[in-house]
Amino acid sequence: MNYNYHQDLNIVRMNTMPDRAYYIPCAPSKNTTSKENNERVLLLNGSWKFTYYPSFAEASLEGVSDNVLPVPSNWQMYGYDKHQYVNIDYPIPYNPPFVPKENPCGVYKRTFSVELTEEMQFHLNFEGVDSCHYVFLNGVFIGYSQVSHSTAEYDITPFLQDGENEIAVMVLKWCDGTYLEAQDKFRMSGIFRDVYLLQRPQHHVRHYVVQTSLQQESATVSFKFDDFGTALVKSVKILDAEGRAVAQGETCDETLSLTIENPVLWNAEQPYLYQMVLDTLQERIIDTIGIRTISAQGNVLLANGQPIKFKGVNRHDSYPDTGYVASREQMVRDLQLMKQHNINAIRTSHYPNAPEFYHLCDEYGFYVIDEGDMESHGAWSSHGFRDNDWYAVVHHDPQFQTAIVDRVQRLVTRDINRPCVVIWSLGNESGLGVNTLAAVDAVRKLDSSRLLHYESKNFMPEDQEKFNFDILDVESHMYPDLEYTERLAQENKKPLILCEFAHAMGNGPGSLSEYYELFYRYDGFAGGFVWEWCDHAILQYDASGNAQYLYGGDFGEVLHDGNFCVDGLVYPDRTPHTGLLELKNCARPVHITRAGNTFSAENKLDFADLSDAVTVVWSLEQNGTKIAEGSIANFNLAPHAKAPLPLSLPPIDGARVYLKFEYLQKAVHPLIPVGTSLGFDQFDLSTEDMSVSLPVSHSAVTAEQTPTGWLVNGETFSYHFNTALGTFDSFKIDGIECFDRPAEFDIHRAPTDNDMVEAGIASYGQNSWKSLRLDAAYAYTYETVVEQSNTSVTITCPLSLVADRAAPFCNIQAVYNVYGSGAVEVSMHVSVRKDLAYLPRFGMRYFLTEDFQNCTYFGYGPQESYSDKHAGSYKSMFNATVPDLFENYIYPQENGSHSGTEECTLSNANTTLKAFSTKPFSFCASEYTREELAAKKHHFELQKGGCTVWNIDYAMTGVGSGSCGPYTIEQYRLTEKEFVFDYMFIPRRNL
Ligand code: IPT
Repeated sequence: MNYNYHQDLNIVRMNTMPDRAYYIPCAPSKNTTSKENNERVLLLNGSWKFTYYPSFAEASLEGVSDNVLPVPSNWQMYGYDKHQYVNIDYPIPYNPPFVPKENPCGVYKRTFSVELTEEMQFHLNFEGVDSCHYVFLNGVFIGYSQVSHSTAEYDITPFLQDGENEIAVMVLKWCDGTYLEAQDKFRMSGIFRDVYLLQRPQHHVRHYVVQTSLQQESATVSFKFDDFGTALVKSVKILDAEGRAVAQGETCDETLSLTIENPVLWNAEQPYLYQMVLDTLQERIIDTIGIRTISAQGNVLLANGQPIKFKGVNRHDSYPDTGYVASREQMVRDLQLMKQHNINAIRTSHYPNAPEFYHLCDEYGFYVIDEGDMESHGAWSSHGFRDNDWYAVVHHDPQFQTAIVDRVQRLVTRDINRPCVVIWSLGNESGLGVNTLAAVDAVRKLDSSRLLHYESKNFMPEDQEKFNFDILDVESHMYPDLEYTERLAQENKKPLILCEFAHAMGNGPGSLSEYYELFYRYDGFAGGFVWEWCDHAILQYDASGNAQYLYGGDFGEVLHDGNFCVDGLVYPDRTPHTGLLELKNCARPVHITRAGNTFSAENKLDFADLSDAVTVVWSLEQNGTKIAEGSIANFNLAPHAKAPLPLSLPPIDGARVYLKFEYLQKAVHPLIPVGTSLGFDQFDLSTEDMSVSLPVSHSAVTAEQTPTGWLVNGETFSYHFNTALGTFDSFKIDGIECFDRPAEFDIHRAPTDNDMVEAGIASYGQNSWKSLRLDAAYAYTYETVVEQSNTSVTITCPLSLVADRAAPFCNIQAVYNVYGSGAVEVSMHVSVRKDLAYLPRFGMRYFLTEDFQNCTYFGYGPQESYSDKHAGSYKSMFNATVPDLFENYIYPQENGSHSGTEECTLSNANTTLKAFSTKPFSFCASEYTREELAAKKHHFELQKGGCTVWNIDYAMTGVGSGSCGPYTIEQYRLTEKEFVFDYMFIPRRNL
């Protein structure tokens, strides 16, 4: 093939029609916006003939292949070419405008029939093709376009023949646009969004812009039409949600202004939409209109004049079975989950989503930062490892200006009529330079009604002086730590937005509640967008039909970024991660606080009165059992207002008494069933501490020395203490062994993704857990002393935790009191080596026989919880099986611990073992050892350990979000250098 537009920076398109707002027209008097069952739309989705060529040079339109490929799809999902996941770097040499000669090319072909008439034109639409396409009709070249996530439209009328026609599309994997599409994703190719033919009358409205403005008691809706200057008669009707006409008008001009009296405004909580019916002689266009304003007053972000907070997420089009293809059902499912987890804002990272997505956001109520298809930080690593001097080269080089400006123009023009879009984004992380200024200008020319965001901090050295951040409307940051975030919030002159924060990779993010606390504390803090919504992975099935997820490096790629794509709030199949439950409660609609006996509610919504949105119910539990409940119906509370709750509680007396308020959806919303829980607050009202007395037994207990330690015998038990290990290696109750192997001291954990630097998995970590050898710690015991009384045996064992090459990590004075009942009191006085910044954990792990499957605990649950990640969990008495306690991360890692635990029991058919402490501890019960979790790279490689691993930890360091952001903050790390860990171990024979 001789075409070379894909290697020409000045040609981003050839023969496309001028860009326009997205809409689907229909015939006059019809009432549809759908592509289906619409006589004006010929949807060309479906099965296309497909020929794959490893290089464009070999590709031919003549080749006939019997292979077929669905449109829309990505060809890598069907076995052509191979998957590659890279985050920031370019997967091809940085050598613009050239791309590799081995440039995979898919030739798509199909036929369709049209009936040609004088009156009608035919416009061919591609909503998304990666990376670029050449179109041919009946063998004739029609045009070319790049920009994977934007629409390309061609007028093919002159090339059509009456009856059957053949369309051929050559899609290339790489083009010079690839240098502008270095987004963090699997790099897939193909026609991945709808393809269709629109029949348009010779005279029609091509483009229209709807803008709304608010007066005291009315709204002006202004239309600007592009009808090619034909003075077409345009008649516009605006209907309210009940279908009543509230305004109408007719014009031959290019503009029209209509007034709506007492308008109902659009916001994400109450997404009220009007309908526009735009009639011309031979065509109708139906669209929705949302009336709202977005503005900044000082540093406060306002919608409709009211301060708002973004409780946002970054979302990619990424599905494990369909790749980039996002069906309406898949998009609605995402939005439903978001709504049910209190998410009200989406940043379309880092490209425009399917046009229909924005209609769904309008309808269901989301604020959108709509981002241009632009990310060029790949140049960063082009001259060595992440050299900042090269970061911004693309935005600096005027050769790229046409392409960069084209991308934002396509973005703004397509989505200009969507009320959900409140902020435009030039793209992501492409640096700052002359092209940034041109792109800002282009956006401002097209739309002055929205705010403008762009996050990138790097310049080419010579550009440093030129850039004034005042040209952007919001102050956007990524992954700042809490201290810096607070400083920004105190100093910002424009609304502050964390466009990415709380990297949700694996077990995390930690400290989400601290960020949310700052969002609310500062009026000028407009909130933030968690990175990111979903795990990206490729689905395959094992022989038994179990789902397996693959990530970077699993396809033989040389360049890849491993599992960095698996960093979402939901698993690839949209099962929520525990991090999403955390986010949900941080973003809950109500906060209740306590002052003495008064509980006050604060409405955290921006628009809805509480009585319309939420029902507050409460329940009182004692030791996990409900003792009272009630509901506070119709509690009027204006947005952002705070007031004491009318509440009368029964008299409270005792330990472990917890009051929980829960917020249930009250308003009717298509995605949130009435009664859905939207979050909670919980208060400890206990008047005393829980105490567990050791079971009384007068039976004797004896200790006798063995070659390896001491056998401690009682009437119902026989334990063996191993003096070399400093712990018990056998634990028999009524003759039945509970241990699979000796207990151990434990100061390590299977690194989480967020630990990757601290743990020493990423190459750049210093003083890592690995280099310190925390993962190799074992006990070195000194002289054990055993003392006996009539009713107890006391074993005192001083020891150190050591590792080869390392100085002792800590010294422990371990004392075990064994009573006639079989109860064991464990007391450890621990002194940690002063230079160790912190320990991942400190505790003991017991390897119980694998039949210990049932767990009951009083602590933070039901999902896993950590010191910096328990806003979404609450205290109660929970029952779970050991497999249920496991959180099956795609990349295995520490999981399933429960902080704030006061007691925990594990049982099999014969025996119940209870661990109890007066100071809350963390526990974990798992079928997998931490060594196994650390060794395996995929969930499906894991092998059970043949035992139940039971960790009882004095403390477990929090999870943080260190995979791309701050590590666990100081207060949630186990930094103590001297502490005492006491707990009781109470066995009971089951009846
Ligand atoms: C930041 C990117 O903006 C985002 O696309 C994603 O790659 C994320 O990190 C990591 O998952 S880039 C980083 C250098 C801050």
